[in-house]
Amino acid sequence: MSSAVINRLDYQEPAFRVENINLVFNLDPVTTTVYNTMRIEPLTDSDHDLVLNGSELELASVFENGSPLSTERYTVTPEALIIRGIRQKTTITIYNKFHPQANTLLSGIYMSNGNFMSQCESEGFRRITYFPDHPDMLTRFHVEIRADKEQYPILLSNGNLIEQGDLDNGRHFAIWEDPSLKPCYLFALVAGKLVKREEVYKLANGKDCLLQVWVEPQNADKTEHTMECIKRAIHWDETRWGLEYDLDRFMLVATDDFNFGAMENKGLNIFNTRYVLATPKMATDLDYFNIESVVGHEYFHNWTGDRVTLRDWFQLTLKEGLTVFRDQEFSRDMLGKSAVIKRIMDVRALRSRQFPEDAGPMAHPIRPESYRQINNFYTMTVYEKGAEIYRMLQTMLGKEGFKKGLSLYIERNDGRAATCEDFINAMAEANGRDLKQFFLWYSQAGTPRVQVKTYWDPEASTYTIVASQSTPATPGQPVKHPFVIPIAVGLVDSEGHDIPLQLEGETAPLGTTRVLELKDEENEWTFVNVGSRPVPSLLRDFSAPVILDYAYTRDELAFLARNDADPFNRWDAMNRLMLGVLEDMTDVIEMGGKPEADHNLLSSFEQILTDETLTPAFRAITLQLPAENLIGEPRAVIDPDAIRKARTELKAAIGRRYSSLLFKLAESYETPGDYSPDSESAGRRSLKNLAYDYLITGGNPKALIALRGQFEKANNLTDKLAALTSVVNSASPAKTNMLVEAAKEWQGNPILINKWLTVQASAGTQPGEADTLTRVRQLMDCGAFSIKNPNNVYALILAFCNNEPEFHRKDGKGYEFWLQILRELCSVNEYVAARVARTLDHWKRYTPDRAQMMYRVLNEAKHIPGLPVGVQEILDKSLG
Ligand code: 0A1
Ligand code: ZN
Repeated sequence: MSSAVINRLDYQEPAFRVENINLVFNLDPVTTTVYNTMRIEPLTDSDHDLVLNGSELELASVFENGSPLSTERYTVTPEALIIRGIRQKTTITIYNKFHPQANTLLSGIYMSNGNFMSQCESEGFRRITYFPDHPDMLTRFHVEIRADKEQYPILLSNGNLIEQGDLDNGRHFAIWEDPSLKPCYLFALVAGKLVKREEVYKLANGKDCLLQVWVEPQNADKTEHTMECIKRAIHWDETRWGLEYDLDRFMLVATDDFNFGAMENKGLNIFNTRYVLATPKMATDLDYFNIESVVGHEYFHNWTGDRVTLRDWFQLTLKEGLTVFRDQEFSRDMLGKSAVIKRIMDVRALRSRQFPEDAGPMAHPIRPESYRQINNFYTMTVYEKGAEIYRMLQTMLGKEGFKKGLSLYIERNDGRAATCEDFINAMAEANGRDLKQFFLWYSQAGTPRVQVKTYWDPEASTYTIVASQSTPATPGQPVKHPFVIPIAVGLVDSEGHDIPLQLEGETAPLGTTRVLELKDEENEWTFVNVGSRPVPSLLRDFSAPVILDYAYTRDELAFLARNDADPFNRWDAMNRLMLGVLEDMTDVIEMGGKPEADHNLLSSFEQILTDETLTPAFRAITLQLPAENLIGEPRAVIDPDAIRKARTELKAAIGRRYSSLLFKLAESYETPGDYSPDSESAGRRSLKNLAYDYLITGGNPKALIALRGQFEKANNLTDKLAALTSVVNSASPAKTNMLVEAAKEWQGNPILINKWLTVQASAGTQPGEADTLTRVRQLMDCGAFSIKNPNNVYALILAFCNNEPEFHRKDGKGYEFWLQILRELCSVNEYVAARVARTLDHWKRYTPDRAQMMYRVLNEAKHIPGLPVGVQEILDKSLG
């Protein structure tokens, strides 16, 4: 891997085209051989060398038009095979080898539970064979797979199955041809002992499409939900966007060994098992929900990613931000009347994970300008902030306008490798809008702050909103230009009703929510006929990814939490109220005092808890206390102990104060009968389990008994896991037995064991117990953990690193552990190592003693022998 910095502006058009590629694989776990024949055409008259990327490959021989190529014509480096003197169309054949079993990076072709799997995005194809491994190199693939028939009865690749049959020595073959033009990062190969669920589905155009979900035999009964999700995704893309599937079959394969969530390889999606397998006893309501969105996400890539692909990796958000936006809309539409829950979950994730990224040393625009390791840029910014940029366009242009723009973009770029400019130009043209200033969202990093002031003039009956924006400096970007920021506003009168909105100069009111476009450093708008002082409901549905500063009083927040017609802002008002109270409580704790819960908060809590007009799901999500890192965000110095203490105290105070109410509610929201993950039942479970969690945090012994009973009798994982988690986080010694019981029941199921690891890694240390770090170390040796398995590392190690007070313990042992793990991971899987490395990138925000210790281990990490460039990139930026 090159250690050089790659710059967006250095992009060069390819000098060659690969008309087609024919691959013959002889699969063997130790050494696999590849015959790679490419038809190559020079595209310019000038004297370019053909650079074929290759990494960790063994080159056996090279031929041109069937004859061995003289050694003077080519050079082999650790990163490429460079061939000189190609002046006309020619056929190059390469014979090379690689080693699947030794591939712990899980990029290229590797082994997973005895099966061959592939992962080529972003630069994995060069670990399979020599090829110009860039997303703008589109070609046609013809693939023959040969393997032992007994060990590997199923042989899959992209496109259509052309032929299959037997060979000598117990081997067999399959030939796959992909009719579509695609870049090599969308290539996939799977071989092994797999079983399928299959169905023929009629597409809107009347054609039959074969749908297949492939899993290991022990998982055959866990794919029904996934199949339903695929059908829903196909139907939604047809009806919402008019986008149809283009191949005769759509296949999805699940593997336990995968670096990310899933991958959109053309016609052959490969998924982490945790986004495929679901039964009531092994998947929570949230898992069912997430499976739907990930299945949707990968399927939607077929148009936004595969048919229209990327010119270079800097354009990543062109497929990722856009496809996240599409999957968010899909999930929302599937939720029907509970749609706002999805928006709340997405904004919560954005605020707690993307905003800190945008405020830290790794801050980058959704289209970065440079990178050393592209895998470090599959970030919350590129994905989730990217999605917000597409959403803002939809808000400003309207659903129809956005759809027109997307259609034009796809029509113009189908079969091409596109850029973000191509997208924005299509949007602008289809809608007759100038989007030049809007395009700054692609190039400027940092979360804008929008400050709003309001003035009500009782004599003129006018209400003026003044909004100003500023965006903090980020690495390499000291000065920012103003963005275009759509601010959706409503005005709520004292009765709690929306006022019809009429701007100065308009002849009649128009609706009750208006999208104001803040374009300059400061803009103002005046509404007329506002006879009494309203409470402004700002940034409805979170219309822009900004931090809103408005000096709401607690009374106003409580009022909005009760009355806002925009359900997102109802949630947000309550969330702001809770955050304000938690900030105050943390202050008091830091000064050695005893904090008290705020009366406004308590009465709003009670009001929402008992409001039967609200769905249980909405009540549950609104009454959840904000995450610890959100409480830490605005603080000058983060003290994780004080924050946890404040949050636990508030939870306990609520649990004690409303114990009988919470109890009654928990009992009445039982979901008897067979399990169903539908949003209504999921909402009931969520409210019930929230109630129990408050109760047990408040030390209620009856809640402990109820939760133990629930743990024993639950017919679904949501209830079982919720009970276990609440008890593990309490002082009750009952947790020991429950953890043993869970281990007995869940062993052999990696997904469940990972949840079991996470519950323990995320727990606090109770007096008299072994500390969490000690338990994490024990769990690493318990036989259920392998550092080679990314899911295990995320479930145990990352969960621990995100367990703020335990990881940031004052003796620095958490940081020593970090260094030890990072060292091990660097030689196993540098992508996973880089993710662990990032958990210290906010070191400067913590108390000085902690910051100093983090600084020390970050520096020590730089001396890890053979430090991968991707990890080095994270460390340099963190320290820089
Ligand atoms: N394109 C995938 C994400 C992905 C990226 C890299 C991977 O391996 C290194 C795997 C998956 C998606 O957005 O779903
Ligand atoms: Zn994606």
